[in-house]
Amino acid sequence: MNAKERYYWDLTGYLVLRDVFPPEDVKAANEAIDYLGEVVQSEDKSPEFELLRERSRSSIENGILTRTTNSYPFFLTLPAPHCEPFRKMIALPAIVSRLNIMCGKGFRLDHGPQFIGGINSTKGGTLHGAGEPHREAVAYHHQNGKAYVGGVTVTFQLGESPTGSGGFACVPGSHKSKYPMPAGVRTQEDEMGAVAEPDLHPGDVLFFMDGAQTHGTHPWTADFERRSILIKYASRTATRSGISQPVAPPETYWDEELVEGMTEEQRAVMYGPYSNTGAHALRLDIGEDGVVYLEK
Ligand SMILES: O=C(O)CCC(=O)C(=O)O
Repeated sequence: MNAKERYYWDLTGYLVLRDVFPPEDVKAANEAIDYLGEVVQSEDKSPEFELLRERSRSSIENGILTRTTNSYPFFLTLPAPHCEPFRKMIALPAIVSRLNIMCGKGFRLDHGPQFIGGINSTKGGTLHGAGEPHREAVAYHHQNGKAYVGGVTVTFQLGESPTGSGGFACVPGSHKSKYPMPAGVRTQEDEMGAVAEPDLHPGDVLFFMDGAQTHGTHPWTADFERRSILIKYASRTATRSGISQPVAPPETYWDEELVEGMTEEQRAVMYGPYSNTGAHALRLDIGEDGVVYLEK
């Protein structure tokens, strides 16, 4: 990561690198997405197809694949050669060299790869993130001349996504704003010109501070398809969701016998690590009566 990239990343909370993923790999990833779309819509009830449908939790709009889940890395399990472009993405030199600086050596894939697509009727989503409430697992901070963020999403662009067509949008600089975000910016009823929609082309890679920066999805308005693969990385000790989530309940993370008979407050501290628990879940506090309670 050079000094110019570091400056832009720190200033805005996102960074675009051009032409990182070669055209032949973009083509292979697009073919894999076409394959997934065919599997999801086929009548074939074979166990492999059923498993892929269940794991991918795909959405289809007008016969076109527009979204998959990010909770299981099923793209890495596709039959060869379809898994190969995604396996290539996860530890690409251009990604490793940036993530080592952004979230520190030892970063790991927390959830994804996820496909986010779009046709010209695909709806957008609300903007989210930016430390409201403060979430230590994904927060951005500086110490001893280094910056650090717990969660970074890396988006591989597989189709055209010029500014104005919709897709990824963010509020540059929101990861270090000192004041609460006006409601109209988040809902985009009065976005004050604060929202950016970066210009992205096939082969480009976008990094954004997932959780620290306010970001989201604009409705897709272009006549061509949106095609993005999002990979959600975390620093070594931040655990967000993905496979951590289903294994976190105390009965699974430890075992049933160990937590049997515990109060809900005791059970809360026995959960395994993951941070996407909602704003209050698993958070203990102490009432005026000195009694520990679980925030609702
Ligand atoms: O459409 C996008 O790329 C943004 C996705 C998003 O909001 C997220 O991954 O949290």
